[in-house]
Amino acid sequence: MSITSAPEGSGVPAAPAPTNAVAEAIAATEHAPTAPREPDAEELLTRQEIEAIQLTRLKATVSHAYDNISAYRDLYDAHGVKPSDLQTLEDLAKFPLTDKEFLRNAYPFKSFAVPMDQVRRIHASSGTTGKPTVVGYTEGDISRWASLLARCLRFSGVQPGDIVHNAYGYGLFTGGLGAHYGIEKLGCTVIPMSGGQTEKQIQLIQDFMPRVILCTPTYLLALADAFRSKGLDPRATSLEIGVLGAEPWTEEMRREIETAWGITACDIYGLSEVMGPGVAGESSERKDGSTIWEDQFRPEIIDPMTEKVLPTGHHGELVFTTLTKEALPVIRYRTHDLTRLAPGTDRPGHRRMGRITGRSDDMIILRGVNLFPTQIEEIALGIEGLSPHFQLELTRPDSMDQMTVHIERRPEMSREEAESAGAELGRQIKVKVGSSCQVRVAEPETLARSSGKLRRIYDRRPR
Ligand code: DLL
Repeated sequence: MSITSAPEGSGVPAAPAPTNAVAEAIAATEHAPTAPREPDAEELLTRQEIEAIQLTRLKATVSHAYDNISAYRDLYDAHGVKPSDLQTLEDLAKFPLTDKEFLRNAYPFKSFAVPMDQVRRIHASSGTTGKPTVVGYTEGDISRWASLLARCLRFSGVQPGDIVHNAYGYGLFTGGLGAHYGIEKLGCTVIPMSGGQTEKQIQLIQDFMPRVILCTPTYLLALADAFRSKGLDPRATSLEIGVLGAEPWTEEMRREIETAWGITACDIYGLSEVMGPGVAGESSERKDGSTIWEDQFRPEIIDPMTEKVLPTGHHGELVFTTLTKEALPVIRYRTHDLTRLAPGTDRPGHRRMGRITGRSDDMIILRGVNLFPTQIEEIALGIEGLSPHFQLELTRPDSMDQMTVHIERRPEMSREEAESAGAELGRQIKVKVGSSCQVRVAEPETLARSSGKLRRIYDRRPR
């Protein structure tokens, strides 16, 4: 008996069972599962087929949210739109955007579209300020998430039977458990290592001999340093593949990591509000950017200032609508991630995303010039003698904003060589970014490392 129905014969009318249009739309559109080594049927759909599925699932998602979440109902009523206004994919643009604030206002569980007894798991994104954003999953959500993660891993070259060292953090962060279920679903052996405990990571990588590692790109570099400082060669480990994400990284960083470890490094993208890791994943054969799984998510790129939708290929802010989420449907959710969409390649029905150049809230405005840490990473890694370990410090001496780049020299470079590389970094930042800054070359292993997302910006300007 459902908890919403009254006992039989009690004379009390039964409460209406909550509607779940999304579950019905999934049942009507899903394809039969394939063997673990084979691509999912949905991966191979044409663009036309994808768009047909998107429309069915989108209509269901908008109705599901409107019927079951008062925040959506209030928002849409205030904007004078209703689910029946959605007749084509383009109609989505009529609906208002949502953001972290929208979800925070529903703290903790008011953003859930299903009764609490159907919510099997909670995660929360680490808000740097204020309350965290809480996300919830039904059993079906968890199962589809695991399948998507398995899809990403397979796409990045992981195979059933592989041993996978999972160093994404376990707990409220979606990285650890999200990846964990996908690794198992693909038929691999998971080492649930979580983040931190670098000594232990080194030992287990040597003893358990995983073929695959999952963690943030900056942590994989920190691990390489830790191997070397013990006199061990990271290239000599059993690792062959890294599936890396949760923070912005550049092509230069990919080369750095691949050389340091002798592995293939692929991207994996996602965010808690939309699901967690696995929203998009990268082909190990092409390494041409992450493919967004458009049978499950409808992406848009908007101009962050005007909020207008931009055509495929234009650079702007990534916005997502979930198509199969039951517990926490999100509609036109602003990620603040800046990138562009590109046509599909290996999976032609699904578009790819460019690298995230930065987050709009991570943009540094320095004396009128906009810049992102990824630009500094790209330039620094092109200069011999400088390591990928850097921090950006912002200060305001004499009422003028100033940026200091603290960057470690490579251990094999002398102090003098590194100082001239530092001067070269300052010159190139001036030319390529258009902003002058100070560069301070630090000694190896002196700047902070992180076992998860690395903080690059230290803003010490008075508020
Ligand atoms: O970082 C989920 C995740 C875990 C993705 C493990 C990949 C691997 P959040 O903590 O909610 O979720 O942070 C989401 O991280 O909006 C981006 O700004 C950034 N991000 C995630 N993946 C990438 C990536 C997880 N591959 C936020 N490249 C997102 C660049 C990324 N930025």
